[in-house]
Amino acid sequence: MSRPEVTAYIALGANLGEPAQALRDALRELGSTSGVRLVRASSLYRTAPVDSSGPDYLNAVAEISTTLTAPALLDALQAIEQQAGRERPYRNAPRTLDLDLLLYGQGCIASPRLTVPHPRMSERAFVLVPLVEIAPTLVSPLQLQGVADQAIEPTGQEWASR
Ligand code: PH2
Ligand code: MG
Ligand code: MG
Repeated sequence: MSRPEVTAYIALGANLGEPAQALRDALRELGSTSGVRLVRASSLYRTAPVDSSGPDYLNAVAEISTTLTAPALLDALQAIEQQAGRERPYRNAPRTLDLDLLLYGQGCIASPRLTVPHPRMSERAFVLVPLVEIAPTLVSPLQLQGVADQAIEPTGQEWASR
C-alpha cells in the first residue's frame, strides 16, 4: 500500500567549504531521493551566525512533497549531510552542510531523535525569511518582527550553476 504524500519544509545551511555549491548539491540530492519530490526552493540568503561562529552562512528553505515517514526523511537528510563531509565536533559548530526538518505536514513529533516543528525555527531569521518567501501563510508578521534584528540579505545568486 502506498503512503500519502506529505508536504514538508527543509532548512538548508552551510558556512564552511563552498556553501553555495554545497546547497546546490544538497537540493539536487534531495530532489533525486526516492520518495521525495522537490516542490520549490527559496532564494539563497547570506546570514550572520546565530549562536554559532565562523564565516557568514548561506541559508535557504525548500518545500518538498514526500511519501517517506519523518524518521526515514531524517535518515535521508543525514545521508546527504554525510556526503557533504559534515562533522559534528560540538553543538552549533560551523558546518559544510546542515539539513533540518522544519515541518512535516501537520505533524508534531517529540522523539529522542527528532522534534517537529523544529523547536528553534521561530527564533531564527535564517529560517523564517526564506520560509515566508515560499510559504507566506506559514509565518506571521509577529514572528518576523521577533527576528528583525538578525542580519540576513539575499545573495542574488541563482540556484542553477552556470
Ligand atoms: N545554524 C545553526 C546555528 N546558527 N546561524 C545561521 N546564520 N545559519 C544557520 O544555518 C545556523 C546558525 C544550527 O543549526
Ligand atoms: Mg540547524
Ligand atoms: Mg541540523
